[in-house]
Amino acid sequence: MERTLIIVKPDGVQRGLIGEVIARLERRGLKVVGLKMMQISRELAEQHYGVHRERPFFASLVEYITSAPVVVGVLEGPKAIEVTRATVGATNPVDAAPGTIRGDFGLTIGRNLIHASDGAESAEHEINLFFRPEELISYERAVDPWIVEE
Ligand code: IDP
Repeated sequence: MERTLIIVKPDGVQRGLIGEVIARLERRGLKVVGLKMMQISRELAEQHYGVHRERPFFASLVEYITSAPVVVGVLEGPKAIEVTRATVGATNPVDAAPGTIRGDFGLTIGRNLIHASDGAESAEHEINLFFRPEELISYERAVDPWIVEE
């Protein structure tokens, strides 16, 4: 089992797409094991997007992600990182396939609705940045054997 971090970004929240975005990932079979609304501080944003510090869009990215509330979640499932990225679609909505979240709801790279961890290392780092261990809940769902074969 793998865990990954998602953020419904400020545009997703403002546009009333929290439910739509999470529903698509839930319908995929992924299990929500942590979920909360928050406003990301500048400090947390700079930590989260630290790898992009030298990029020309860094300042506007931090501005965007801190501009309004977000919904942060942790999803669990087999290959959760890869499956979530595939459901989210390409970084630039222009390139995102129809049927993906960004391909169905986005138009520009600066308003691409959702963040999802891009690898095992970043997933672990990001989950620890946004959640305390006691905020994550391990539980069984009756439907699990109908989603993941034993
Ligand atoms: P990802 O979100 O698909 O993992 P990254 O390359 O890690 O993509 O970039 C992080 C975020 O930075 C993107 O989701 C997007 O919001 C923003 N971003 C990336 N490239 C650009 C750009 O060229 N212009 C403006 N924003 C960008």
